[in-house]
Amino acid sequence: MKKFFLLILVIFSVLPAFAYDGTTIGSEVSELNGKKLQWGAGQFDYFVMFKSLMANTNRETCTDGSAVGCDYSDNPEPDTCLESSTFELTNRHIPDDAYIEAAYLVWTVSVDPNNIHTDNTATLNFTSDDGRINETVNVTAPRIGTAGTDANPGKQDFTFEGIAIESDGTVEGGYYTYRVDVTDFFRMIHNDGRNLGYASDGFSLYGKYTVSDIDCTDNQLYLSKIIDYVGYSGSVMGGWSLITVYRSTRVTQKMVYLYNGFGRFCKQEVNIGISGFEFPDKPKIKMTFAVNEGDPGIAVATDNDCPDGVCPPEGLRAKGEKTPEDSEVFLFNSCNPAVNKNYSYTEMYNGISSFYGWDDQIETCIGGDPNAPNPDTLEYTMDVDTFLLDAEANEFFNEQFRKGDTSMTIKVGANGDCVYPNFLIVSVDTQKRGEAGGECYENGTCNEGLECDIGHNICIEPETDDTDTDISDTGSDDDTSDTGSGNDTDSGTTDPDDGNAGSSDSSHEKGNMGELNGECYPNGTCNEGLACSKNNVCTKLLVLKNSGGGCSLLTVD
Ligand SMILES: [Ca+2]
Ligand SMILES: [Ca+2]
Ligand SMILES: [Ca+2]
Repeated sequence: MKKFFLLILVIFSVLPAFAYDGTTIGSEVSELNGKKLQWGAGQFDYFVMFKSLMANTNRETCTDGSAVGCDYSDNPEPDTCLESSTFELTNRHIPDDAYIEAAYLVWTVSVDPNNIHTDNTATLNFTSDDGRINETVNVTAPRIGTAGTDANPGKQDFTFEGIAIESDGTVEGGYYTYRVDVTDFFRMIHNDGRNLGYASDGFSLYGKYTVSDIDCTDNQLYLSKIIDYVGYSGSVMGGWSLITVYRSTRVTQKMVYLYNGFGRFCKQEVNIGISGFEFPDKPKIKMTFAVNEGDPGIAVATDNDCPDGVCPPEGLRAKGEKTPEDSEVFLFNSCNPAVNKNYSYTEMYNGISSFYGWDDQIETCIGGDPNAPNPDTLEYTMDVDTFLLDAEANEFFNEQFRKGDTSMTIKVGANGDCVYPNFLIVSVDTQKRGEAGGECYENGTCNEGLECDIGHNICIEPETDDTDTDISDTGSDDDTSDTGSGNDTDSGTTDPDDGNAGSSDSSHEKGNMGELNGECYPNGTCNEGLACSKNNVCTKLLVLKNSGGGCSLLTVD
């Protein structure tokens, strides 16, 4: 929440003070049910869908006497809860052979001052582009959390984190976030797609994801307003994210790491240290930082409430493990632009996010134009900003991130406002350029013995003639449409449908990998007649005929 001083009046805040400030992201990877939330090294990537659950209904300019929820110049303010919101996933976001390995629904809202509680349930619906898949799941967090206070910080973990607003020991409101595993929902969607005979697993994912049934408040405590000639910007929260980690033959080999920490940073700079990985030479890092309650356009150089009256610049900086403090690299892009006027900062926590589609090298904005915030397009209270930190392509990143580094730091600058980091996802390419599973060289070649899949810019083992004579064996990824399993004479080492370019189609190449009860291949497939279970073990197939004449292949654990 940020005060605007109108005219020359100096008036103290009349709003309740916080005490407990939540947790800080990192340094360890998140854990859920004893499992570290990291994936790899294989052909993995991640994508985060997200959507606000707040709308801007009152758009009158804030003046003394204007109704709560009024808007400031260049800072449109949300004021109304939405019952649901929808993100539309396309083949721009996720490749058409993607299989979701893990997914988490995250929702973050404000606590209703008139009904202090947290809502641990949400509804998630998916409707595919062609309308043939329609699945709804009631998502329930395994526990009900209570927003933490100074006296009782409560249990803060991946599943729930909350921060109470207190006044003289009485809780008057607050903010909280739930994060719930919804991987089974995606398994259901994938199975639907296989039953429907979709050519590839990714096709089942394209369509509309709608989240609803989350208790939301637009109580005036949180809304923008003018009181006695002092303006207060809004501090309400409402929105959701859907974190997905997928495997695909179209993406380079990576490790993916998820970190959580719902904290409140006001008028300060905070270092977030993360660890749990090891950088290769010239690492290519992708990072997505989710922050709640940003506002466009309210950065200031000075404010009486900032330390010594000087506010730290809004923004995000990154630093390597061994590089000096003052060598940090400022992160910015076209959706989160660097601003130089009387003072310098990055317009980072602005309700406008950057994302990269799976094959993109440049960012795309969600939420509109950061240089002209549009009340119709802002994703209110949501920033889910993605940055590419490519040491191969950018010497600044090369100086920071060195082979063997096992940690790094990002620094959040809150300026004169408050921001609420929620989670951070980091991927690191594990294969060097020219290696199998790595990017091709710029001239379209790879190391000896490999060839460049030009369309996807990935080095693969060369294909040789396949001796598969089964004409029905045309499945794209893991033989989902191979209906001739009993008689399949495929003995080739380069079965074109195994999705792994022939590197692992022999049952003896990698010990027990791919065999019954052995570990699945890195692309999630197994030898003929077997399928990869959700526990990454090759199991027997159970073939279910359906009335449409197709069949569904389920794994039996
Ligand atoms: Ca408004
Ligand atoms: Ca609910
Ligand atoms: Ca942003």
